[in-house]
Amino acid sequence: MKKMMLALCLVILSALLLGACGSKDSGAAEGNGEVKEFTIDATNFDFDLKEIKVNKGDTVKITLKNSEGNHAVKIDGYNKEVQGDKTISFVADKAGEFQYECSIFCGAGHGDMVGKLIVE
Ligand SMILES: [Cu+2]
Repeated sequence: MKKMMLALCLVILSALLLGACGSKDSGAAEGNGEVKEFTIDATNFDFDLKEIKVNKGDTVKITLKNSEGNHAVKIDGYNKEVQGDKTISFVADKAGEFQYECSIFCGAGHGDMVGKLIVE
């Protein structure tokens, strides 16, 4: 009877350990590819980086720097946005071409502030 209890405890313990590892993997922390870092310098009315190219599975880190004016970068199809002088990080888990644009109305040239994220 004691042996059975011990076996049961081991089963429960390993299930807990596996559960803990599993929940860590499901977070958006790291992809299975490389970490690719980019800095987008925003001015009135331009992004200095108009194309970001990564491989599927890469972790993409985008830092937005507002050198002039107040802008944001919003990536269509990824539901990701960075406003002000901040960094966002996400896993590029979808292949394709995704436009990014300024999502803060900043003035006359607002519509020109676009770029493209390419995930291969
Ligand atoms: Cu804008």
